[in-house]
Amino acid sequence: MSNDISAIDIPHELVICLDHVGIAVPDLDAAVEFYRSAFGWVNHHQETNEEQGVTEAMIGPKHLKETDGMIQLLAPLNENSTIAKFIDKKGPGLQQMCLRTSDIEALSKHLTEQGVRLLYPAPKVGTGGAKINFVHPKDAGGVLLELTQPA
Ligand code: MC0
Repeated sequence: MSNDISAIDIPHELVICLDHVGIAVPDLDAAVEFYRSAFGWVNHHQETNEEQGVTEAMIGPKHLKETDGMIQLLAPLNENSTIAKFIDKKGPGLQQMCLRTSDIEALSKHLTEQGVRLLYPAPKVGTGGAKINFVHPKDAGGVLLELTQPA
């Protein structure tokens, strides 16, 4: 099998790193405490995102480097939240994986041209004012794949 990908127009420089993996949790404080007591990881950022129906905590090592992947703990705000539905159907656990991009518009165009379905026609607001979108899990090997361009 050939490894020659030069013929394919892949925007390598657009996708910077694994930003985070998201875990659906029923109790945010209990989950934060688990990562603190088990691994010494700390809560670097917490916010509520009404549109996404979540309260989230971004967990990582105390001395975080810019491209370190983090763990995003996601607790449902109410029973209509996608996280509440996920926990009802599958139980708590890995809900998403997120890639960081320098240009979500360019990456979205690239993906759409490849026939990959994005959930939103235009980016919405995510963690810390980032621009976010999601690839449908059916188009990403069964993984809900978030794309984020930090503010
Ligand atoms: C559903 N499916 C999943 C999945 N959720 N597969 C992998 N990972 C997931 N998280 C699969 C189901 O098993 C099903 O497959 C099919 O997708 C359709 O599922 P459904 O249950 O009928 O559909 P819904 O109503 O649950 O919607 C799924 C969808 C939704 C991905 C569209 O969860 C969504 O809109 N997610 C994006 C927003 C989000 O997740 N927000 C919370 C994080 P079968 O084979 O049974 O047909 S907010 C966030 O992350 C922000 C704050 C940030 O980081 O900045």
